Amino acid sequence: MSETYDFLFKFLVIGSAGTGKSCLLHHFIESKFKQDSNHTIGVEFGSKVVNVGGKTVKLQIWDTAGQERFRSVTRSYYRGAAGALLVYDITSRETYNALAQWLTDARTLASPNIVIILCGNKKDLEGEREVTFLEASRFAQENELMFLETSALTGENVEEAFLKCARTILNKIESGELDPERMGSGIQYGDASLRQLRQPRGAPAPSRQSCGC
Ligand SMILES: Nc1nc2c(ncn2[C@@H]2O[C@H](COP(=O)(O)OP(=O)(O)OP(=O)(O)O)[C@@H](O)[C@H]2O)c(=O)[nH]1
Ligand SMILES: [Mg+2]
Repeated sequence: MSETYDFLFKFLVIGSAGTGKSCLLHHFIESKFKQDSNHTIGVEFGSKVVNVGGKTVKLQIWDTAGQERFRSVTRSYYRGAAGALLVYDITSRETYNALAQWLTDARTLASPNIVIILCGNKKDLEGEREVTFLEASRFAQENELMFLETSALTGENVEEAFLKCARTILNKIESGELDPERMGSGIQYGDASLRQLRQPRGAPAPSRQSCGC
């Protein structure tokens, strides 16, 4: 069966090793916790079609390895990503301290316009918390990131994180701030008729028919 969607967005999941990136992606796609998750070797891939603000969006998601030894491989997947989940572990200050570097990589290697949501994962481990909600939300504000605390174990805020990022991208397309036709935007139209989205009210909608050329 062929899938239909209005847009396709390329997403990345980045952050230090062991923060729960693969478990977040697994929960988003399978709606359950991934038992016995091993370190990702290079990159893994997942995709899901979601409904955002009345539009059908296919998210094409690259789950990258956090381990340093894979850095040169994972960096080659950054190019042209429209959105990213930047993940740290609320029980590990070390993973929080590494955020600035991940952010620099994302903005230089993917795109300066990449829409990033910061995810403080393992929210269920409150007793082992090393990073407060407040300090992470300040970091997010200072760096123009959205922010949520998530749990890939309970599923709390997992879907919200992906949807919030997708919704922001869609809003930016609608306002003209993001141009899906720019090379490397990480966005593709699933249906050419949606180009009318960005057309002024009253302008004729592009024809759905193929010209056959
Ligand atoms: N309690 C709890 N444990 C989690 C959560 N998310 C992941 N874990 C555990 O954290 C460990 C690492 O999870 P992964 O998803 O493999 O981490 P990763 O970020 O993909 O790691 P790399 O692939 O090496 O970059 C696993 O033992 C998971 O069971 C969570 O939300 N809560
Ligand atoms: Mg992984």
